[in-house]
Amino acid sequence: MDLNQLGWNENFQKEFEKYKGFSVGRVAIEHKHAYTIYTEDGELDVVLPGKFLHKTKKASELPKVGDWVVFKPLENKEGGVIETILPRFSKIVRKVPDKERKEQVLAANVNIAFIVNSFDQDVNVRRLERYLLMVYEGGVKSVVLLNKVDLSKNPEEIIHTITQTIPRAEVLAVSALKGIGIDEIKKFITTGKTVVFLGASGVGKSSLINAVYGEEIQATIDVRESDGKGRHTTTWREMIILPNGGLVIDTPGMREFRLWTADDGLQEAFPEIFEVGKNCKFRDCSHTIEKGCAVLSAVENGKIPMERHQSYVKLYREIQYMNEEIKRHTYLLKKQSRRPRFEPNTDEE
Ligand SMILES: Nc1nc2c(ncn2[C@@H]2O[C@H](COP(=O)(O)OP(=O)(O)OP(=O)(O)O)[C@@H](O)[C@H]2O)c(=O)[nH]1
Ligand SMILES: [Mg+2]
Ligand SMILES: [Zn+2]
Repeated sequence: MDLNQLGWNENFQKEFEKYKGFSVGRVAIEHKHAYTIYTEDGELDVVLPGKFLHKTKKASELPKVGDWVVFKPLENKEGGVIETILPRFSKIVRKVPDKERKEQVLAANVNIAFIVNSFDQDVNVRRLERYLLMVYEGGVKSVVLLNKVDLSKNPEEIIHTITQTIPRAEVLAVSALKGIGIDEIKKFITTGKTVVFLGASGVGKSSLINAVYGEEIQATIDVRESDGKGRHTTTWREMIILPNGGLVIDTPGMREFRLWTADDGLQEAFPEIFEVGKNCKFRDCSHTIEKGCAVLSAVENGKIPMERHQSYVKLYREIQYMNEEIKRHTYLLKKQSRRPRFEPNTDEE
């Protein structure tokens, strides 16, 4: 396998040169402290040594799907021991479900995230905004895929609602079943590019990957056969190499999720709020109660939809809250001089 096909580039090369006598590979599947990786010589299973775990302060510093790992091959070449991960150029991070103050890296070194919705489940603009914010914050581009267009009588209406509400959102109506829009999707996944499919269970992420691949490589399940109790078909994240180049990461369905922190992502997810906000009286205006707030005026005279503004405020507050929590927690930890513990990662929600 050619490393460039796996997404290798000059920056990774430069970082890797610091490690003489080591090999490099890209994480395809994460197991408990072991990883299936793709290398120049094919697939390999490598392990995470105790000393790596010991020096790791945060779970997010552990290798994740899409990461480049530097490893020492075993003498028989049938495995290896991870030394480090190379710096990521992007990552998709959310808060760990149900637990406070823990971030979870869903995928690393991703170029594009396909946020998948389907016409047979409600397409929720507010949820989309949340997804987009998470994706932008990690330095990843996004495309919204509305799957199962074969089941919709007026797809234009929903597309219109989305593009009217979310400036700059790129939206494609597709169908894995009927092969609609698959060529469009393929255009985004050129050789060496990595894309991740995100979205709720049953929207058709794996079906779309199969359609793009041209073969049934990922299991899918008939929604009518599933028990409707949130059973997931895909239960682990996996990076797949497409026959004609390009890498796709399939993920298990996500339920409602919380954001981790956000900074630049907020500006990208709500560009019009930031644009109008330049005219607010106060530079650090929160656009909620301030006098002379240009955003509030724009909401009043209908230039910015009220729901859009509410959504911005809600997400902004959520992030502020998380930032405060992290600060408080870090302070407490320092005070008790106790190291944060982390548990093995699972995808169960
Ligand atoms: N009508 C129609 N059904 C589709 C389409 N794409 C997928 N499906 C069906 O939707 C169901 C769920 O598809 P999956 O691909 O397993 O969904 P998923 O998003 O991977 O779900 P998880 O792995 O649980 O997260 C299957 O029964 C598919 O056959 C489509 O374009 N049209
Ligand atoms: Mg799936
Ligand atoms: Zn303001």
